[in-house]
Amino acid sequence: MIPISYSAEVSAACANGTPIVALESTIITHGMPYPQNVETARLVEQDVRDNNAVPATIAVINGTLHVGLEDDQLTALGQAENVAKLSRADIAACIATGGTGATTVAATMIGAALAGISVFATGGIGGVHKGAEESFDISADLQELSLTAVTVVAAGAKAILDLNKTYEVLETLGVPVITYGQDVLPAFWSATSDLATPLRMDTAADIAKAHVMRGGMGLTGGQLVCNPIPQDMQIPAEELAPVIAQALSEAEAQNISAKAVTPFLLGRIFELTEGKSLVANIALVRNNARLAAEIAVEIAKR
Ligand code: PSU
Repeated sequence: MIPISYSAEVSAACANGTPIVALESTIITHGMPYPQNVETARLVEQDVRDNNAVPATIAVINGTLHVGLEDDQLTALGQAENVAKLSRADIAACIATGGTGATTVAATMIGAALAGISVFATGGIGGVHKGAEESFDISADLQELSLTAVTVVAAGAKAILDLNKTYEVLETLGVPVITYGQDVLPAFWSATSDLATPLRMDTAADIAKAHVMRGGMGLTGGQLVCNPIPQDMQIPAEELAPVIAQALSEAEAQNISAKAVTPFLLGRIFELTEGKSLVANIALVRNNARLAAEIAVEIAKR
């Protein structure tokens, strides 16, 4: 038996058939500093509600898989130190041993699927790290998208990654990459990149139809929806390039590896941009939550 606990709001939504959007918790514990992390998590949950769906932030607390957090649990998680960062490899061990951990994109997809939730909003997925030809550092998020039938709304893969290789791997894995409303892929803090999108859709209804069709055809895995950050909130790629390069060279000099790489880079980019990257990150997550809610509403109609 899997110890799962639903928040009061999520339980009610399951009973009434209200669309639900999953949200992750690693962005809270490892992606943003306190108190902006908790403030953002609350704003994102409200964005989902304002768009006619119910938010389900997923995390493991004392050996229970929580689908939907009560406000005190969210606040405690946002201030907790040394919380594990869980992915497919370690989520079961964490639950089995009574541990506490935040769920990455991969682990949140697993939790969402267990709870019957089809749509999930995050900031940016993990992917192929620069220098992966040496380090082999490729996020488990990519494989999860090929295994678990959840549509993930993100502002693309994080721009700290090798975006070309990330999208090549997704293509190899058979993951549909759909950009919302434009022909080029977004690049997390930047609305555009120089990469053409494999697929483009302009409505939440089309994205929902594609999700349902994949299920009907028995195709395993989910979809990645790349939703560009609003133009007025973006940081242009040229402005960020030197900052990302500096953060990457510092990570290398300090031998940062494995799960620590992404949190280190996000933290340094926050410092180097004097907080601008965090303002953009908050804007893009909220934008993704709104689109995810629209997609969840459309899936519920079908
Ligand atoms: N989106 C954000 N900030 C984050 C993340 C997503 O805006 O910190 C997290 C997600 O949990 C994602 C993880 O799964 O970063 C990727 O980590 P890694 O590169 O170690 O797989």
